[in-house]
Amino acid sequence: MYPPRFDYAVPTTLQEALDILSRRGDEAKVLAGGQSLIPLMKLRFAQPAWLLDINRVTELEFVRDGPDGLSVGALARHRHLERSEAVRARYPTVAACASQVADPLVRNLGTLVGSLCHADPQGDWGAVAVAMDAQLMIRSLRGHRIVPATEFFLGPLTTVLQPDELVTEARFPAVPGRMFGTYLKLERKVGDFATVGVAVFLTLSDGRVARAGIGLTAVGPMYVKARGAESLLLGQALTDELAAEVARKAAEEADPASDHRGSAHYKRQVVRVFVQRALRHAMVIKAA
Ligand SMILES: Cc1cc2nc3c(=O)[nH]c(=O)nc-3n(C[C@H](O)[C@H](O)[C@@H](O)COP(=O)(O)OP(=O)(O)OC[C@H]3O[C@@H](n4cnc5c(N)ncnc54)[C@H](O)[C@@H]3O)c2cc1C
Repeated sequence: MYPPRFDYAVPTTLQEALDILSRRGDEAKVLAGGQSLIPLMKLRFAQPAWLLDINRVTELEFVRDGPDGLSVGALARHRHLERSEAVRARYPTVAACASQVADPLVRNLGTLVGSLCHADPQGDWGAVAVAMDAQLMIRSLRGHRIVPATEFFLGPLTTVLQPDELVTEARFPAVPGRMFGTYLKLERKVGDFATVGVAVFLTLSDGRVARAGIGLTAVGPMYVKARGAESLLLGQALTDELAAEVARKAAEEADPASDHRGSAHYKRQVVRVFVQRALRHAMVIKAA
């Protein structure tokens, strides 16, 4: 089905984009990769009068790895994150997620920021963002604000974004030491949304866990940050026994619903197995 008629603006600078949003925000939608928005429009679930295509705002097209952390611009495609040597070396959870979003066609166009703004509870990036305490940089003509990922999502397909606001980047804060972690995803077939997804990251200091984050996809009304499981890890040496205990706790914190992808009981078991597997993976990498 074709989407309904809409007007179309193609700014080339951020200032121009914000200016258009300040005037048209109530009736406009930002278009990044279009991998979620266009299907919604074709199904008539979204009918914006205006599309604000940001694809020529090249200043938003960046992935920067610096002392403050990893900054992912609003036009950085999943593919860029999947391919980046720096991301693979320093942010393994981000790289692992990037390679598992959808399929190569979608990854060439879709963006991490667009995925977070879309706020689909089955989207893979939300779990990574809450696990790693990412922050969203938000701009409008009124100024800017920084919102932690844990406060950005209000519910399915709903965020704190106001109509005149644009997310310019997602920032994954730097943590001291080497980061271990991964994103594990169970999908029914390649390219499917997650039946369950698990994002884990941690850093070690003197052999003990100094920082830890666990985020879960598709096992709750929104992304789950398994805070209880995270706290079990802090200050502890990583052992098989601890991994099993943390995994049990994370499964308790999940709140899955039974649907066509599996029963709630099954999904909880997958969370347990995946968290344990991700922690073991970290132990193996550390030992290597
Ligand atoms: C076949 C298929 C399979 C898919 N499988 C998966 C999957 O396995 N896992 C997964 O996580 N996702 C999946 N997706 C969804 C999609 O890949 C993601 O949601 C993501 O790529 C969307 O990013 P985008 O840049 O295309 O966003 P768009 O579709 O352009 O925008 C999405 C929403 O975010 C808003 N938006 C975008 N950028 C900004 C910004 N900078 N500031 C403010 N608002 C903004 C838009 O207005 C819109 O409401 C799939 C999609 C398709 C078509």
